[in-house]
Amino acid sequence: MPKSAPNKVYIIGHKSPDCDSIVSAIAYAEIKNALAGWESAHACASQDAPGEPHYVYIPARPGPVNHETATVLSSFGFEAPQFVPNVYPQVSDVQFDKPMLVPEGAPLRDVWRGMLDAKSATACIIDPDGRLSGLATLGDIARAELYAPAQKDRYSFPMANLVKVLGAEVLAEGQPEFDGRVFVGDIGVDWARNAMSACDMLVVSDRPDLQRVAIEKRIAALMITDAGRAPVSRELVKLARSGGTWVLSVEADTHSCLGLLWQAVPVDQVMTKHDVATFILDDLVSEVREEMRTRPFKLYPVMDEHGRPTGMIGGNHLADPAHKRIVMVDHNEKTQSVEGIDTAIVLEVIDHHRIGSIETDHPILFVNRPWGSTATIVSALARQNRVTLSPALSGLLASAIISDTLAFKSPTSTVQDRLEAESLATCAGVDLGKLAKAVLEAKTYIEDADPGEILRSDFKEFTVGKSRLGIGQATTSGGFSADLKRQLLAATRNLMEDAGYALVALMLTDVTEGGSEVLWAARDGSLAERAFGYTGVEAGAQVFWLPGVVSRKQQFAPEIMRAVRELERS
Ligand SMILES: [Mn+2]
Repeated sequence: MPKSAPNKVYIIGHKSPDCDSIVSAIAYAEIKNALAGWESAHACASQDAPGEPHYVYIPARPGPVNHETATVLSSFGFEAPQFVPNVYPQVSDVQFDKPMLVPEGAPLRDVWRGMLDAKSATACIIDPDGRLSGLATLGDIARAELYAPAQKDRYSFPMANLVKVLGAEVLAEGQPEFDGRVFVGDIGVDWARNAMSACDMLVVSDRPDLQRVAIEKRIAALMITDAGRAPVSRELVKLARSGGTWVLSVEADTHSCLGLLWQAVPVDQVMTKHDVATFILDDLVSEVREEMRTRPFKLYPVMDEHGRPTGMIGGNHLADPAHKRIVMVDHNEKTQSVEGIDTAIVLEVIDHHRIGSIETDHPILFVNRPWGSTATIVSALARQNRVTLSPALSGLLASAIISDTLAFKSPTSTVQDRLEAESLATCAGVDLGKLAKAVLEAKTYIEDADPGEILRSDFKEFTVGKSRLGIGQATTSGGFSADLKRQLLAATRNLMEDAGYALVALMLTDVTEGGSEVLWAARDGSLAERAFGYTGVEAGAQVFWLPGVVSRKQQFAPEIMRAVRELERS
């Protein structure tokens, strides 16, 4: 186990996540964690496995879980991965300082010493529950010392603080809190008798007459300085105990003791309580930088999820740009990726799509196989790395392979997909045929007939030259109602116009018929003919049937991209 906290790596699929991208993220995270030597509930690596112990892998998703995926997850007992709407750097990605934590009531001397020891100019003052009650800086302490002589010798502090600061011997105890004036033993007996009251303190050395007056007047505290030279009589101590007056005996002289009084003051009297800016681990670095510009402090507390300070962050910490680390699964095009991908470090890509726009600063592990699903690749990688998967995770992966290959009917499906799915189903103890039926049933289920929802639920964006294309796909068996299709067509056209696409197409793929009905909205009227030889499609929106076309990736999108390139050249 590494000593310092490991860095998080998010394993994340494309926007509008489908079953393959969610399941691949979950399974690959289990495999990577097992290889890194972490406890993994669903994967077990062999002893000599090569790992990356500096990282802990977290499956994530940039969008909602669709009905099919939710069904598959729950049937094998899995939770949906963490929702990560963007991967912009957050406070949690920054190397900030440990906080200096000081309990309320601590004497200024302790806080000061602590700051010098920790080389920290700011302390977080916390209540008994560990929550932040204020901030104290070296400046606050300097101010307390500077103004101590000007406060007319009136102090308030717990007596325990004073005993600690002076290293005093306690001969008699009184009330725990002191709040009064401090008299020095250079006064006459009569003055002392008239001026001192029950809440005051007398600091005096070898003056038995004044000591007696103070105790008889039952003042709050009597401090005997130069104790070696000026012992206090047993009789007076006895009297003090019965009258409730503190008697402290201190080795230092009066002058030194007076100079130390301010150090017994509790830190809460000088700290900043109101309008203290704090940040949380989830705050975006860009927002933190903005906020710091408008504030005077050098360091700000970083709060954990329970409202307790867990770090201190300042402008210095933000000098080096922070990054999130991610592994992209089931996609490699930035337009399909989670928001903020340009600020992240991509460590790996595991995918089965065409190679798109990805560019990296360093060499990375890039696994791309022309197989029917990323889940197939993840399953193969597990075996290659000698990682054993749990029956539940095997069942989950088999479901994702079925989902992405339309139960091996899609032309993208390969022998590899079937072999992996069969061995996974065996490990899971499920019947592959029955599983396929259940997955396809979940896939074709239309949860609510909201056309926008159907269009967005499996939507991918492609860029060809200057054109942006959006292609959605929904799986049906038996088709959608004519009314729903009219609404879907309108949604397709609206999306093209509102979002500035050159084309938006929605494939309504019928698994049993083996083809797709296409709802088509393109700016150029000739695009459908160029792509599929389909004439009679005006600019705007139309519907046509493509027999045998069930794969967006292999049959549909490539034809459109070829046609768009042709169009751009003409
Ligand atoms: Mn996929």
